[in-house]
Amino acid sequence: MSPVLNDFDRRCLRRAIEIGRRGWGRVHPNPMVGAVVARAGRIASEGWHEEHGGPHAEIVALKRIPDAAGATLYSSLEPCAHRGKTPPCAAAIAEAGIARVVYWAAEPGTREGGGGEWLRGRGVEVEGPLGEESAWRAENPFFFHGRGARRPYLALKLAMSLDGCIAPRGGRNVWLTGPAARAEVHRLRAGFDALLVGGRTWEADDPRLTARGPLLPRIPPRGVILDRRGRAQPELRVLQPRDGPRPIVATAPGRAVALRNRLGGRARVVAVPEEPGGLALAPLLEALAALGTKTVLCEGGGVLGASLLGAGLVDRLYLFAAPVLVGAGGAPAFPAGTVLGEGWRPRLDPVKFGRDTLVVLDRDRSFDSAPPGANPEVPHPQPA
Ligand code: AOF
Ligand code: ZN
Repeated sequence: MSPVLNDFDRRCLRRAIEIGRRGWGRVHPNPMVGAVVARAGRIASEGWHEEHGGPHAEIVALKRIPDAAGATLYSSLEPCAHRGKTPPCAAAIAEAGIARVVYWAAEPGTREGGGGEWLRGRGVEVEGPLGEESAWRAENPFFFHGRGARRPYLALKLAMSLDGCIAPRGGRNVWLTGPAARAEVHRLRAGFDALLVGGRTWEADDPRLTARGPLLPRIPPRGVILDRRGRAQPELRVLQPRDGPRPIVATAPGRAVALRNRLGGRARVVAVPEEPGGLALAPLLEALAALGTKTVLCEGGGVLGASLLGAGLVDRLYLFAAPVLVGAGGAPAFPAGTVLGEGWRPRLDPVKFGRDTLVVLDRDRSFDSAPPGANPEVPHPQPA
């Protein structure tokens, strides 16, 4: 963080980042953004981008006070300089008479960017961008992942015991984590375009793959199941009528026609080439991207997770650890031989949900090209 910021500035910027997170599930593929207006060492108003297509954070915060002249505006993202679905924030900030703008992440959009410079040109004191690009990316991974990327952003969620298992012997349906952790999973689900599980998981659990918490997703996530052998039946819970885009069943090319005939309009059947271990995962993800899926949350099981990790396709890990031991014969979260790759960094501090703990790890892709063993001391990214 730049030395020009005092403690109050840092507190306001951190607050902007925190309230921006309230947009989860409602603003994507837009970024989550928060803004705070302060004067004389006191916060006068705050706002966040609440809805995709709705007013930006800065505008919300400015509208909440009668007079912002001479105040400082803190934003978690550089104020936009473009007229999109709403007029440019930079112009509204200048018009309101804001004297100083402090922002965290640089706006990467070619049309949207340049708000900081534009404001400087109008005599506003501007401080930003601040902090590390890797921290901005981790805060809004979907937004920074890349527009037009060939593959969706992929997160893998695993709920496991302290001895590293996702289920005890013969007990696939046993819940290891408690209700608070499961509620958090539903909140997380609401922010993703698609929820993916492998063959063993849907055959054992028959999951619905929907977001069923208090947070109603703007677009319900699409269920995606892998079915290499073409065994899915129309009665599966994920294939029952639901809001949002049709579920996807990915299968081997030789099974696609029969599966389409069996499932009818209940699912979109996608043929994916096979590899020795199962369906080829990179082509699967490219097929999902071609169908408009920008973000995927894979919820296992361990075998699919290990394949995705081994192929270097996982961008984020959500690891829920339950304070239980499963003992011999459990299904491992990371089956023997799982290749994790280097560059996993903890995101923020672990968070408790009831008795369970969530640890989020982000993959720093610069390690993909680093020479073996080049693992410098890992910094712990905290926002602001
Ligand atoms: C800001 N403040 O709160 C947000 C910004 O579709 P639109 O017109 O709403 O514009 C979305 C783009 O604006 C989005 O892709 C990103 O570049 C920027 N988002 N900018 O100044 C905000 N949400
Ligand atoms: Zn804006």
